[in-house]
Amino acid sequence: MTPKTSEKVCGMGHSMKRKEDPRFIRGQGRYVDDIQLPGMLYMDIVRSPYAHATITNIDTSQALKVPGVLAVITGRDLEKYNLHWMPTLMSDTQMVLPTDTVMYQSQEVAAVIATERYAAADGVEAVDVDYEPLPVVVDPFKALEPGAPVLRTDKKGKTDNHIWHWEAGNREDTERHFASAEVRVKQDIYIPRIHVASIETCGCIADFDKAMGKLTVYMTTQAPHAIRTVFALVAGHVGLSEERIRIVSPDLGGGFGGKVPVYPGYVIAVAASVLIGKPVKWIEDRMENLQADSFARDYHMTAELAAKKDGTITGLRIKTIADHGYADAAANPSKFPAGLFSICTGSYDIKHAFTEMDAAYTNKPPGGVAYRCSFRVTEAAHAIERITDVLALELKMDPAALRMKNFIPPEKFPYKSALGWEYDSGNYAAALDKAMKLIGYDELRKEQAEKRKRGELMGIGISSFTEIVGAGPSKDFDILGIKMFDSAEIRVHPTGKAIARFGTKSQGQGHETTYAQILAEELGIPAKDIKVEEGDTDTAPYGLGTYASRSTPVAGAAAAMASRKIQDKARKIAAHLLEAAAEDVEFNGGRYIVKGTDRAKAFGEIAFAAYVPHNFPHETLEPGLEETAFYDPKNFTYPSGCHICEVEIDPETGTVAIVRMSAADDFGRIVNPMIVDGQVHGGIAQGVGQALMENAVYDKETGQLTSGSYMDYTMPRAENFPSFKLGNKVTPCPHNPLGVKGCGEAGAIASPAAVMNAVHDALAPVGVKHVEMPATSLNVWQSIQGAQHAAAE
Ligand code: MCN
Ligand code: CUN
Repeated sequence: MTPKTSEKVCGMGHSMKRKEDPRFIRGQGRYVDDIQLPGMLYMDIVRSPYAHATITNIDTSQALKVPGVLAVITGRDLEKYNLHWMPTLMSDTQMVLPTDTVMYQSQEVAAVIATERYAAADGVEAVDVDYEPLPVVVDPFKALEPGAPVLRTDKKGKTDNHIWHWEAGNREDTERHFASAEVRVKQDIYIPRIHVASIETCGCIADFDKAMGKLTVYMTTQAPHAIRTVFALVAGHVGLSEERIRIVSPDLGGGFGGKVPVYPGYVIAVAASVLIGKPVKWIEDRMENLQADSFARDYHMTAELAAKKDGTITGLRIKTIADHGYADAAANPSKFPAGLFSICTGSYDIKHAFTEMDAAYTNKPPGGVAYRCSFRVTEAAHAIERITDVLALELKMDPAALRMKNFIPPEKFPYKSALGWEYDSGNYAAALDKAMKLIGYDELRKEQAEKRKRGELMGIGISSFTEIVGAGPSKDFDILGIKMFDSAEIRVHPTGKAIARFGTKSQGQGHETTYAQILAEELGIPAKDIKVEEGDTDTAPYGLGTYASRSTPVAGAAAAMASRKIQDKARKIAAHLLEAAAEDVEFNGGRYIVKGTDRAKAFGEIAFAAYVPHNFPHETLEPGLEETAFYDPKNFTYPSGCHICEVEIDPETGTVAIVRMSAADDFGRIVNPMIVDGQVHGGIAQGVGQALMENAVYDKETGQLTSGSYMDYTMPRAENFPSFKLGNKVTPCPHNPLGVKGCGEAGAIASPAAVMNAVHDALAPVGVKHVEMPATSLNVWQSIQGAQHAAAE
């Protein structure tokens, strides 16, 4: 789409260079660890070597003798203030520091406060903790078996490890349908536990000012206001009510959902600062970050499709066991313990659907972090896209043709899914068609046939995903009771430039640029003249933060609504100055013009008149030009698209190489095409990591994380990727004031299934039916060996 504004204004549709990048690429970003406060102390954490144990004693005497060490804080210390437990975002409870029992390897056990970071680390070494090991449960299926050791003994009357059961859809109808279906396929699909590996780890500086009675916390958070409210809920009883708390989230080096939860370290640092009366800095190291926070996925899904022989999909059933670790600390909307997993009917018009899930406690750190998934949409998309390929293989149909046959057709939008969602818009066939053209699908299939004759393993995988992003709507969605709208505040300066503040928080997505472009589009002020700020709860309007690709569809819409209020007032001022009726004044190209005449006032002139009101309609208007809007979306937005991947597999070693990848996405109207492409690139890379490499592996006997360093937990590198071929198909979101849908997670949601489908397609000729994710060389090689043995028998 051609942009409506000039290059100078740089509104929506321009690939404006990111305003934040000059400071980032020069190493001048200001991250939490860059902040130094006078008199600041340092905190380091003692962590448990056991996955499950009783603490029989903590001896801090030697640690307190280490030069520079000022204090050691234990669970017993926090217990005096009732701060040793805290609520999770899912209304469960989680330890800040344990008084009796540790529940996972590397759980926080005590905190050492010292004048230097190194002294704190030496203090940690000198804390002597006695443990008595307890039986460990790491397998969620075993955890749910009768007789399994009960982990959450803190919960009175709890006799098992079951957290909740959740379901969506019509069970009886779906069962009846499956019983009579012409074709049925079924597949166990595990999407492993993975870790959010942002470049910047988590951390904070808690600064309690006794004289002012005010707590300021500089912290790595994606949702500063929500965190402020949560802190007030946790610590209100010790005098920290919400007006006395200021959360500042400075530059973030990636978040990806991992910076939504409240980790114990933040709370301990706050407690330490309040108790000692000095600022306390806590920054996790790489290993702590990898071992103790932000785990995602860990869904054991059994997916089934019912279909007609001609390939018409008629029914879907997915049963899941979810491993949540020792506490349900997922960041999902309150009423949705499994997030938005029920988007699992995907892009297809499926009449009969039912999904159910049971969550289990295990001796692992709390999982369920929403890692580039929009609340479990990655899991949902993976299940439906994998099982669709299983059906294609069963019916010997081309997976593209099978998808084309089953897509929700464009004329059916708004479309009500069998599991209760109302899809806004889309053109799935057009996206698939585009992705096929980008990668040269028909040619590739021919090439594949040739290669198969020569015994070479080449596979092509398709993933036609539909997402659900942009939470609210607040009537149905809240987190801990906090409604999910978002906000924007705009202050136009007398010279016609502006500052805008938001309740969201960029972690690398480029909000300083894209929000400015939205405002430029609406107000005609050049984007370079609009300063965007986020992350300081004392200055920004209340908002729920950045996750679930909600910033653009929700806070971006709030920016449009606030701009339109400004426009409205500016028009009235213009009408006064131009001695015309407001209805006769139109806004065009940054100027207010009396319709049909050449009489006009520039936006800058109106701004000046608003603040220097010599000639001003005082009787009807107040001076000044600033507005705030809170936008509560009518519905989610439903981005969609199609990713296609070509892989080659070395039959000798099982190594998978990605040869080509294409993606055609629908994000509604686009604010900045270059940023959107970057979002898709990063998302695909993370999705490929999930599909081929990443896996948090726990030893079954001891509960130790055996992939506890980056020597074992493998991350993808640039050399693993080809150049991606991107395109898009825009169907504007009909209920959003800007027509935008979110884009931030699509790459990570779509690509795992594209890669896994390609791997399975490559291995089909050698008889492999299923490869466990991640498709590491070992997993692939073993599957090939397994298939060869089975064939020999
Ligand atoms: N955008 C656009 N046009 C659209 C939609 C979005 O130009 N139609 C632009 C936006 O204006 C914004 C970016 O693309 O600059 C992402 O927008 P959006 O889809 O609204 O997502 P959010 O800004 O809410 O970002 C959250 C999303 C999530 S949930 C994860 S996880 C993720 C992601 O963004 N984490 C990221 N992308 C990331 N990118 C970086 N660099 N770092 C992270 O931590
Ligand atoms: Cu699903 S991750 Mo992002 O929501 O921060």
